[in-house]
Amino acid sequence: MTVSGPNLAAVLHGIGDLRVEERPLPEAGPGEVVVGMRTVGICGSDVHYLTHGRIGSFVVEAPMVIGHESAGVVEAVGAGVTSLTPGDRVALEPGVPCRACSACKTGRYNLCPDVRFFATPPVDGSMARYVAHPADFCFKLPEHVTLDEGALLEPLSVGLHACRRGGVGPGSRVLVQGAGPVGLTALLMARSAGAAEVLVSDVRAERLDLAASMGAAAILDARDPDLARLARDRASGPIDVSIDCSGAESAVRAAISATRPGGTVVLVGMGADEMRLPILDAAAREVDLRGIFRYANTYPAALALVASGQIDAKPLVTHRFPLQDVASAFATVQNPSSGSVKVIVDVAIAGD
Ligand code: 572
Ligand code: ZN
Repeated sequence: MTVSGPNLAAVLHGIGDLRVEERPLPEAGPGEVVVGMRTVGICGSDVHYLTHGRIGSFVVEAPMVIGHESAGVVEAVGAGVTSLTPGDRVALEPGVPCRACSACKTGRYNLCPDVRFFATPPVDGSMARYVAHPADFCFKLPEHVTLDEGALLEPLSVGLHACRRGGVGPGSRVLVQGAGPVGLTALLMARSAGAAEVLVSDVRAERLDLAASMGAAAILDARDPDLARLARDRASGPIDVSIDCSGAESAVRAAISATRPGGTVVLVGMGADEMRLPILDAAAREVDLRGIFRYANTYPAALALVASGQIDAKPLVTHRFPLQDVASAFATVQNPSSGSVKVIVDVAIAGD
């Protein structure tokens, strides 16, 4: 194994300006490994940075490598690394916290104010041939787990964290709103947590069909003017947890109304900064509203679920493109009629 150039990467220079260009070869510092990246999924946030140049206060002010859903092969290890050796196939957890603050020390390291997360300005992402990363944020994949599945551990982590925040467990009745990549991972994770049934709503028929094929007990047209009633009618009993992955105000309103007294609504989708919600109804029925910020402590559990076959995430991958065609990959994600769910970019040199 050798780290040898060119280190081609997908670099965002500004709105609509994504280039494949050479970046310096990274070196493995103490505690780090250099990973020869193979598989990088495209996330909605990558598309948002490409189309808007920012998410909230995070602005692309200098060229930034895109991508944070990734897996590859260890090429070099730095001083003190004993957990990995060259040739190991790994999934990269993209957010590296400070490890010293109270959030880190209490295990909620996703809330670390100094976390450095791939492809969140000014931190470069992982859609590059070589990336240096702390060894303890690289998870060795068993032989039978594919690199695609390794990259999918990232969106699966979001789904797992959403289920944990919602308290989804054996027998739960769950409503998932939005059947995009994150909604579908929430569906998979809720089922693997023992949910009695998971209902899924969306506006796109082909996504609902995919949700049904992945185990949704019922699929609901989110355009229904009374989605909450539709959900309650189709469920076999009270809905314990609603997980909104759409970010639409109408969906969050419906989630609150659809959830039983004492239940929980998890806000995953990023929509408007402010929403008009039936907050008195939520308060009076003790419906808890809980947010999520990425995830923490999810990679080992998500990997175990994939490795044991309890979760089959492979149907999420609908399209793939080589790095040189990264523009087509993004165009596919952005085109609603492409039928895409998860688009993968193959970063490695052919034959690598
Ligand atoms: O897979 C993790 C992930 N997190 C997203 C978006 C996409 N993928 N987040 C939404 C945007 N926020 S943020 O706080 N930010 C840009 C740091 O607005 C982070 C979580
Ligand atoms: Zn993401």
